[in-house]
Amino acid sequence: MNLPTAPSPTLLLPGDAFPPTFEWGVATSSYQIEGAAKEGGRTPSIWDTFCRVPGAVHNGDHGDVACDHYHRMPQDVALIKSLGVDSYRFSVAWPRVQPHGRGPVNPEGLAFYDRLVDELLTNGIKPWVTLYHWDLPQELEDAGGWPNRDTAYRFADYAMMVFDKLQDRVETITTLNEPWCSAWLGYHVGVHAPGRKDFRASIDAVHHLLLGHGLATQRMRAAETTPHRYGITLNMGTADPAEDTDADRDAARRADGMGLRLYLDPLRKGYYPPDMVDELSQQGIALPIQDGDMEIIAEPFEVLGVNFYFGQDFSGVDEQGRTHGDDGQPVVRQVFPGTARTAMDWPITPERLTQLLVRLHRDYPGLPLVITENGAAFDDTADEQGYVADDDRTTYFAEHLAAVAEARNQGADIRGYFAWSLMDNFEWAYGYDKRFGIVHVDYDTQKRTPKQSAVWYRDTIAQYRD
Ligand code: IFM
Repeated sequence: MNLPTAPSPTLLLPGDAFPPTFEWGVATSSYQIEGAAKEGGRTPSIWDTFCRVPGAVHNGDHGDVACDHYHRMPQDVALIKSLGVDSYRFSVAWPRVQPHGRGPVNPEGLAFYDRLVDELLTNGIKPWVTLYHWDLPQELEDAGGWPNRDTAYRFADYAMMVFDKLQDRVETITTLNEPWCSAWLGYHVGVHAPGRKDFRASIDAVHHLLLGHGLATQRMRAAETTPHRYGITLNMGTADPAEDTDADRDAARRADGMGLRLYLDPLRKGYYPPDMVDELSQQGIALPIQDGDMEIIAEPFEVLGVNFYFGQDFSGVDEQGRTHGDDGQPVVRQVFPGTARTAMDWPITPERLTQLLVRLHRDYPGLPLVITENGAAFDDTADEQGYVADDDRTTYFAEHLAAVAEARNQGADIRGYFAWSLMDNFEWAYGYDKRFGIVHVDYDTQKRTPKQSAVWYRDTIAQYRD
């Protein structure tokens, strides 16, 4: 596909902001783009089920067809190539590769990813595999889901099916995408599949997600025939006190503890943050740790994927002026910085990305970072050809890339950046209403049209080539 040659906005970054070795990419995930939900032996995931719950997903949308990527993969790879990126981050659908979440591999399902990897390599694009981007086989949820310890072992078995097939051609393999979303949104808040509202279960899920990551990483490394880059992707923001008060500082500490340290401390330090363990125990909750688990979870890995969308402030006082809620727990109230917002109503806070990256470098040293997702939904207006002149999204990318460059200046070891997302897709509980793509998708015709931000991204990447 030839992209338009119309001039992009002059939001060019300094010519030396990124070295030629910097890895540029675009990202997607299986359930958000593939469609073909009932083809090739795929069985339902928790998202297929959740989408059928009345009121769970905007407009009753679901991923049955999505972007029909399963049938349009070669054209989509050509589209990726036209952007001039180095790498493509995609996820593998567990219920396609191992229907029902147990038992033998499904050769037809695995063959799709085998073809995708070959197509990418033929086009000079490096595949970056995510093993789990939220599409848990429904039968495993029926057996207890992530709060059930057995799911961690099932995940490691499934990981090996993918690894055995692809390890000869894929260098970078990350286990989980955003385990916070799986645990917190899926099992505590209930706005993501499977839609449970059980805080205790969500804490069990945290531990078993991390255990699954460690088990899978250990088994893949033990079976590798050449060295790979293993990792995990976390969604992270910043948590600052809304005001300089003890209550707000404490609320920010709690938010940071539940959102970031509860994951990164065990992964990198081998223990859960003591202040969080204390707080949980005051609620009568203990992480379900068994002998040897923490060593497995702390299995070394080579890259941390950072998904960043916005930073937040926190207050320890609610709107009624109370410091404790009805449940007796201290208030942790999210306060958005007073900046412009995206169509998700998320604040636009590029300077917080610098803050996060520098903090990760300081608090978790020796860990190369790659931005595996960053991007924004806006209310796009497409012209008759499907073209979107998305100044807002283009500016978002330019400001966030400048923030990445600034973090590099300050010493953070950042090796790459992936735009979220390659194309408009199924945005979970928001259905197809929110568009994150740098490529517009007409869902009636499945026509893909690069937006202005895609042209800008291509030109920006080209600026840093040798
Ligand atoms: O679309 C999601 C993606 O699946 C995970 N990270 C955040 C994106 C935007 O909400």
